[in-house]
Amino acid sequence: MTQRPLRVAAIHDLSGFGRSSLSVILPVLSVMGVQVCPVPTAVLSTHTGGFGDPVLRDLTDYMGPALEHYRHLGIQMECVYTGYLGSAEQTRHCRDFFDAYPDALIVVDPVMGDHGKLYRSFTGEMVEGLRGLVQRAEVITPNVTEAFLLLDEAHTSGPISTSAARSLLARLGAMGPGRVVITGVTLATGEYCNLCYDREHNSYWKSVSDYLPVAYPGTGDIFASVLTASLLGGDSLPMAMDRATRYVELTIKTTYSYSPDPREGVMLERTLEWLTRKEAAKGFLTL
Ligand code: PXL
Repeated sequence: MTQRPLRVAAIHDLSGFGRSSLSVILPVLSVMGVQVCPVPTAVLSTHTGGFGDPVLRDLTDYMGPALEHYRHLGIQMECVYTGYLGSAEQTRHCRDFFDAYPDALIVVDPVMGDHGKLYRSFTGEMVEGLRGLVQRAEVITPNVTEAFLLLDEAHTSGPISTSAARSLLARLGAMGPGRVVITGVTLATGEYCNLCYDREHNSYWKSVSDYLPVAYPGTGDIFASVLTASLLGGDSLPMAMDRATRYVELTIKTTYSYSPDPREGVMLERTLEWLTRKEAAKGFLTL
């Protein structure tokens, strides 16, 4: 019997320049053998990280009719994966997608900030809307800034202890998701890593990364996309986290070696082939 590839409804914006959101999510999921059905939340000329005011077309009024069309056609989705959203109203449309596909794996990347700050144009109402999505998700992938915003706690800058990291993961899990991943954490040991928690098995894991003194937009989107495709492919949570960590590390290092303008994002064109490798990821450690 031939089996069709698993399908993901990917609810994110499409930024034309700067390699973020759907521009990187589409190639990553496709090369990993997952069929992507993009549901663009907005079209922007660039991402919002340093190119001035992008040209923006909001697509809130597209989301509901697009879902209706898929329902009418009887199109099944095995995963609904949400990311950068433009308004609280868009979070309600995401919930409609979750309701329409009750058996789908729900992955919420609660994109709203980084480096201790909310992104431009993100409001308290949006944070509240994203908390609502997190409650419905099975898997969430906040960075450290987003983890504290979701918990409505003051952001602790600087390294955190292993016990504080475990507590952060568990408290996010208590909001609803069974599998929590936090990216970009510096532990008190000095290790720069991604962390995860599997509530069902009460297990905590870390994947340690080399640290480079540069930040590129879109790496969170790439990380969450590799993680999602790995989970859909049958990897355990720490294996999926490790595959995503290794790929982002490789791609950042590759990019850094060319010294490009960081605003242009990472050169995934040079590394996508790595994602076709099937070896099991095994660099994770217990936290
Ligand atoms: O990668 C997150 C992201 C997605 N979409 C847009 C962004 C950003 C981060 O800056 O600006 C439009």
